[in-house]
Amino acid sequence: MRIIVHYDMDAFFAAVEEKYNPHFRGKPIVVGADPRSGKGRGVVSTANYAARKYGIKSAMPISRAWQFSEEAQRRGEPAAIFLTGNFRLYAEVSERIMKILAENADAFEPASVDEAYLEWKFQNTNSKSQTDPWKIAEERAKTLKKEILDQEGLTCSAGIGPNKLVAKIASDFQKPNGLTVVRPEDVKEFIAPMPVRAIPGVGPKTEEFLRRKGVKIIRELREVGEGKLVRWFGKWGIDLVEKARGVSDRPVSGEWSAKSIGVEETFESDTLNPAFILERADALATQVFKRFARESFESFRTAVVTVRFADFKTQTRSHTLPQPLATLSGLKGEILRLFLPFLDRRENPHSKPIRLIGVRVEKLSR
Ligand code: TTP
Ligand code: MG
Repeated sequence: MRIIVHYDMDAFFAAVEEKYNPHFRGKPIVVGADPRSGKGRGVVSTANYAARKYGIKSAMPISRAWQFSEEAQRRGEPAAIFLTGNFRLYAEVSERIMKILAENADAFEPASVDEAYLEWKFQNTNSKSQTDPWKIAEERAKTLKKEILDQEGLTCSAGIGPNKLVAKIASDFQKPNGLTVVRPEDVKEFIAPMPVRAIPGVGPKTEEFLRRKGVKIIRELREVGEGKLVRWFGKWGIDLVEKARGVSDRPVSGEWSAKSIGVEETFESDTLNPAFILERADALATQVFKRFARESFESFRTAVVTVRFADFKTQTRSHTLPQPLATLSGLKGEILRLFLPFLDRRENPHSKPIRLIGVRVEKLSR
């Protein structure tokens, strides 16, 4: 059997800011557009929980967030700290967290900068026995939450369920720093009182459409019946019926597409010597493959090459295979095929010498 866990970091961008700027700690923080004293355009990316108490939340106009902060000050509370965001830092922290999670999963799929699905495989056992897999999953999920807290100083919320749909809804159920386990027998009851919006794929338009039909929560959606839903939504109606029952068989893809492994090399002097360039390309492919194997990846699906010409114009070419590749010779073949056009008129009509080349693999699986 498989158990799915969904992890979602708490107030991610704002939490990272608090972590890396100790003097911000405990204060209301808003990451988003520049508020320009209330005249700013653009929106809030996220707010920490202290700022959410003022009514500030994601996607709200930044000018509105500024007003909320002004109101708080009039009540004698601290002003919110407005930050425009250090996205490189968020990406680095995200990458490290994803690594912790991926190393502890049988299959792993990042879903955004701060959320990911893990799949844990278990032997089929009697759930009454000591080795109840749902208990084991709960303990493991706690341990991983602690590891993220110890290593990165950040809290997250996790949801455990029989599929991605339920795990995702569960991770949102207790926030921040929550852990919610929904066993298969509890799924229907757990999701029944949730707003239809809790179903991934149900956006504001569908929500509004359903509201007009008198359907606000998942129980009511279930009662509508398949016939009507198909009339309203076409094929997607069938999907909705399944989702309203908490049924979903979307796999955890096992492809860590956010992660790539690559190396680059700048030549001592610009060159268009094919034998030399292909020899270096071969060597870079070997280096990439070594790192790929060391990080215990098993296959990749995309090969990428980069070429920077003497005039600094830089081009990349990539090829995504229908089937994953797992061998160094396979990678070398792909890299050769991608580089060759740069050595003749196809990609290099003016015979410009080359200054740098790079090799990268993406869509990695463990
Ligand atoms: P979320 O996980 O939706 O939000 P969050 O982590 O800030 O808060 P929560 O505790 O409720 O999970 O999004 C993750 C990050 O993505 C968030 O920190 C900032 C960014 N983001 C935006 O830039 N714009 C948005 O509208 C949303 C929702 C998120
Ligand atoms: Mg989050």
